[in-house]
Amino acid sequence: MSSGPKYLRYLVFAAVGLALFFFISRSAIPMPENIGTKLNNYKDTFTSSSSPSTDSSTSTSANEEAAVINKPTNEAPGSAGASGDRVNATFVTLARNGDVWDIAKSIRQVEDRFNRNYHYDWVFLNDKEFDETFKKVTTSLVSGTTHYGIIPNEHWSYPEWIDQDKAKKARETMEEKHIIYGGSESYRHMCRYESGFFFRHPLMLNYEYYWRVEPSIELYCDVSFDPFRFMKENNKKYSFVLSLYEYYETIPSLWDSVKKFMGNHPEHIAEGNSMDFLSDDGGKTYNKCHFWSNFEIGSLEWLRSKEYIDYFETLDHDGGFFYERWGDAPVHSIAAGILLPKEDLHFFNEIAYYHIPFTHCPTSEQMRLDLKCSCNPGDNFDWKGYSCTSRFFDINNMEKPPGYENQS
Ligand SMILES: Nc1nc2c(ncn2[C@@H]2O[C@H](COP(=O)(O)OP(=O)(O)OP(=O)(O)O)[C@@H](O)[C@H]2O)c(=O)[nH]1
Ligand SMILES: [Mg+2]
Repeated sequence: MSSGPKYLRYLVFAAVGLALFFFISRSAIPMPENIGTKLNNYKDTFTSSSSPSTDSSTSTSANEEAAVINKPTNEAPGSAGASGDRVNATFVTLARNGDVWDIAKSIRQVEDRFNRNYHYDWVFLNDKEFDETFKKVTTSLVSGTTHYGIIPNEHWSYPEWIDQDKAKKARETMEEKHIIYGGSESYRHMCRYESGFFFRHPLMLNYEYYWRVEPSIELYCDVSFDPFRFMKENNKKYSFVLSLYEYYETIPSLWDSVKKFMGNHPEHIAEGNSMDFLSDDGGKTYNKCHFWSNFEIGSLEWLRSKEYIDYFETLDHDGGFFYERWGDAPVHSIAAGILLPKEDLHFFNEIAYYHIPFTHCPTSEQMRLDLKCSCNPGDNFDWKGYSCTSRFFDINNMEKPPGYENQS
């Protein structure tokens, strides 16, 4: 009879022992946060409104594409922040079907380093319909909801005021001069689309912020915070990780067009702007500095503002997207430099990034260790002679990180 309480004691010991064992093994083995929920029928409990499944209902099907383009919807995209943790934001990628494996690599990097903990949406845009492989592969990799959109023809063709023979001759001349992408017609449509239209695509209309991702990029460090939230909370409108000088032959008359815009719209020019980043003589000439736009986190509402649209339309009517080969990088950068006050621009030092051929790798060793970075600091482009990042630090009175001189 006295064995009753004894057995009870053994039972309690066993239960405590088992609980301890589970606790220790769980904390010792690094488990992906959402593995349990992934196993649980792909249901996501980290955030309530996004469903990372391969079910076609989470992505816009080919048949729905046309409908989405003609009829902006108020539901899916904007609901991303319903959990309260997220900002109303999306990743965005312009790509061809043939880019699928290169964009797959980029998505995997972004997911592993950041988005697996946030499940932000991803919008894919294309001038042709996305094929099933592209949609299947990308939907399986993105932890948020994917959307696929076709670009309306009027955003990927010649406006009526463009002389197409003159444009063709310009391409031939640039090709003879071996100017990179100088002979390409599609590259010009791409640059014009990124400059003036992607943020007006119906799939983008319900979002406030975007993060642009290109094929074959690398993210070398953990992104241990939410950059979208940072942008919103700090009222930032445009951000970058790499900057450099533009190839002059692609933009000989761009600054003339910008000056025309500034003359016609003095009301749009921000006080306390970053003109000194763009010009060494108070605005007379362009020094060719620009933020590298294959990485961008920015405000869609700013790009949709009257200021930006008036700016884009002035440039577009001058024809340099076709008669020269204006890139969206200088076009966005000049806009950010003259239409926004300095404080609205941001350099994301913590986001280590590569797009062929340049690398941004944080100068600080402590930061690289804390963020589990895999980049070689010797590859960091920030302080090299062809980068404009030093100039950005100077005009904003920012202190350069210790050791930067050794990386120049
Ligand atoms: N749908 C579509 N996307 C395009 C086209 N041309 C380029 N893109 C996309 O537009 C973005 C920029 O094009 P890239 O070819 O990467 O241009 P780049 O970064 O200047 O040059 P690279 O050094 O080749 O990367 C990428 O996301 C491409 O996938 C096109 O004709 N159609
Ligand atoms: Mg690229």
